Amino acid sequence: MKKVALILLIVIGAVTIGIRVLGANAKQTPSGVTSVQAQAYQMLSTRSLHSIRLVSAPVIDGDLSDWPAGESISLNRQTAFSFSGQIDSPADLSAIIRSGWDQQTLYFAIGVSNDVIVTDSSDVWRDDGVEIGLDGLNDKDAWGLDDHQYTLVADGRTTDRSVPTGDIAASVATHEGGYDIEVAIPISKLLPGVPISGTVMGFTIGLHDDDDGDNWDAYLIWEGTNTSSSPEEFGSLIFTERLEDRIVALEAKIIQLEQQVQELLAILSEFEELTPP
Ligand SMILES: [Ca+2]
Ligand SMILES: [Ca+2]
Ligand SMILES: [Ca+2]
Ligand SMILES: [Ca+2]
Repeated sequence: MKKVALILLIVIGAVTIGIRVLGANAKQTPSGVTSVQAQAYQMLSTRSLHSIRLVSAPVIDGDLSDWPAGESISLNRQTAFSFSGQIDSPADLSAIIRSGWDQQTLYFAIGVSNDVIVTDSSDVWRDDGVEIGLDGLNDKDAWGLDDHQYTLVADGRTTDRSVPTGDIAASVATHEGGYDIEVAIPISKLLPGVPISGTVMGFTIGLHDDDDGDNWDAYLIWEGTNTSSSPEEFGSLIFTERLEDRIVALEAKIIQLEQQVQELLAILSEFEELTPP
């Protein structure tokens, strides 16, 4: 039995060395995106955001410092496909959007620049806030169970197609010059199964600005002319797993396995001490 455990340790050691060699190679890949995923990216005509598989889930508290560096969208008057109203500068209305995922949850981190935050209306679309449009199945049909328009108002209200919802977890933290949003959306609201690297969803994001109360004063949409009923105009959210993150996850599993083997060796040792010669 002890020999079996020692063989296990040798195998784990060899696998660890293999993974570290892979890791060294991964660090030489500049984009962290595999060639197959890069091809998929080139085939899409509208703009895309890569959602990065997260090694650990972020805490949904409005503090974005627990997010890894990664690809982002810069949404402002120059980058928006649709634009309405008066926007004086990026400080009046703009946002940086990132996305991450694991098998259970789709996450967004949204940093909004908005120098005057107003949330005085009962209708969520009249106030400062963010809209996330999702076509989970990417079937370009707007009205399935996979289709959602989540609105996150700067005061923390959360709706799906303007109806208050507790389906998603969201947190807003206001600060000088704007507000930060973290949101966690269950994958079960978007897909019947689990996502894999390469899964594509229809996706766009809208940004409302209210500077003086009552109705909104400006509105930006990243891709498309609305965030609820025209998914054929949406951009794409491409689920991606970076090789370096996969290696980190595998290394964590190996450490766990090593600990289990050590525990097994300790039990074997106790057993041998109890066994009469
Ligand atoms: Ca956080
Ligand atoms: Ca503003
Ligand atoms: Ca759909
Ligand atoms: Ca207004």
